[in-house]
This record gives sequence, structure tokens and C-alpha cells, in this order.
Amino acid sequence: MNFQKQFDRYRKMVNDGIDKVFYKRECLQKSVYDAMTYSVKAGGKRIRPVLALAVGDMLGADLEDVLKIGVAIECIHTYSLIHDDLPCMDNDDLRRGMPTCHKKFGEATALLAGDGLLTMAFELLTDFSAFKTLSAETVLKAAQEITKAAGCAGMIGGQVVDLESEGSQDVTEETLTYMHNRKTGALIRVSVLAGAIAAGADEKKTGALIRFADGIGLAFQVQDDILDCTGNADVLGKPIGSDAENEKTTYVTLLGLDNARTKAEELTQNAIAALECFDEKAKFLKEFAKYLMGRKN
Ligand code: GRG
Repeated sequence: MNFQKQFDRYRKMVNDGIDKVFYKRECLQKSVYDAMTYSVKAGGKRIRPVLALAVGDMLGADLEDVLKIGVAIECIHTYSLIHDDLPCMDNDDLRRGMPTCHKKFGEATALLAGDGLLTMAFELLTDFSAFKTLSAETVLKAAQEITKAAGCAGMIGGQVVDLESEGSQDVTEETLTYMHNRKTGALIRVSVLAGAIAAGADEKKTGALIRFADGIGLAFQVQDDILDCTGNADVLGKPIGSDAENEKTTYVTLLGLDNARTKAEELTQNAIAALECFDEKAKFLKEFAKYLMGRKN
């Protein structure tokens, strides 16, 4: 199967899995469900659950079970975007070409929709009886890694460093990398790790996959910085230049555009090299790394 077909197949699995969790509910608190559903179905690329599925597939895990973990990770990702767009954070009106959650539903509902998505992730992860092949112990191990990745040592920690660095002229490349490894990298890393845990991968394979995930995670962020100054607002689904407007230090402001491009390329090549031990079986993941490099949104 070629890369695009495989990607579409995984993505369809994710969207079907999301449809089972997010549907129209008629209850007094329907507004929060509507806001959660709006954001989780607003056209995300699904790269995190697709990564979990691709790793699980490569290593022979049960994909229905990996999908459940992947949907939970996508809930956490969506919550982070809703909160990141709020006026007290990045104050963005558009995401993926559509009004942000708070623009559509109001600030209080958007805040609660983010909370609802974060909580929903753990409701899904702790529904041990819903997993066909994975033991409660294995699911709990994945859930614990996801908790750490989403928490203050991971995504929230990165967001704090990001907010506190805004407007500062002294942000070094080391601090920038520390921030991105947590803010964006942690959730990408744990998506790959979840696939490996579900498959019962040994230490050597897991180590190689983590090196791959860390490489693509940082390359993804460098590319994000590049797109914020060279991208097309219509394709990106949000205005470009927001980093400069918010006085953010980025790989482009630190290294210049050409060096940032070289860095993203090197990180991607190193990530691909980390998968050598899987030979041909890693074809999709290698292509996925190149897809992330070439993405326009
Ligand atoms: C508010 C706790 C909290 C955390 C926010 C991840 C994050 C931390 C904020 C997101 C801000 C942002 C736009 C970061 C750049 C990289 C990134 C995560 C882009 C969005 O991810 P994609 O491209 O999104 O996978 P889609 O739209 O495809 O789902």
C-alpha cells in the first residue's frame, strides 16, 4: 500500500473512533459536548493517533486497542489547542480556518470544553474492560506515560516556559529546544511510545522509536516556525506572523530561515536513521517523517 493510502486508512480509523465518542448529546450540559465535538472534529491532521497506530501496526499490536489510546491522545491534543487559543494565552480567532472554540461558544464554555476533553481522555484510558487484548496493567502503563507527557514535566511545562519567554531577548537555542521538547514533543513522543507499549516492544526497539519521535517532534516545531513566516494563511488556516507579533523567539529568529530549514532537514534525516533496525517494516514511519517536513499546514 502506498504512503497516502495507508495514511488515509489510519486517519479514517481515527475519525471513526472519534465519531463513537463524540456525537450529539441531548442533556442540560449539551453546550460543552457541542464545543468539544466542534473542536475535535474541526479538521485536525490526526498525526498523533496515526503515529500510535503506525507503530502498533509495525510491531503487531491489536489496532483496535491502539486506536482507543490514540483517540485519548487526540482529546488531550485538542484540549491543548482550545486552551492555547484563549485570550489569556495566544488569543487567536482562527484555527484550521474556522473560528476558535471560544469565538464560537464563548470563553467559559471553551475553557470547560478543554477541561472536558482532558478528562474524557482519562475516562477512555481507564475503561480497561473496553480493551480487547491489552491487560489493565499495560493500559495503565500507557496511561501513566500519557499523564506525564501532558503534565507539568511535559506539555504544560513547555507552555509555561513559552509564556514566560515571550518578549524576552535572551532566549537561547537550548531554552527553545527545552520548551519545544515538552510543549509539542512530549505528546508526539508518547504517541509513538503508546504504540510500542501496546505491542510489548523491548527496550532496544522502544529506544530507537523514542529517538525517531524526538527527531520528528523537534523537526515538526522547526517547520512550524518556518511556516509562521513563509506559509500561506489560507492553507495554514490562521494568520501568519503571529510569532513575530507576540515577540516570540523561534528557530527562524535565532538561526535565520536557511539554517532553520537545514536544521529541520537534519533532524528528519536523523529520525529516519534511528529506524534502521526495523528495515522495510518502518517504510510508513520514514515516509511520515518526510511528510511532516513537507507539510504546508
Ligand atoms: C494550553 C496546556 C496548554 C498547552 C498548549 C501544544 C500547545 C501547548 C499549544 C499548541 C500551540 C501550537 C500551535 C504549537 C505549535 C505546534 C503545534 C502543536 C501545532 C498544532 O498541531 P497539529 O499541526 O494540529 O498536529 P492539527 O490542527 O493538525 O490537529
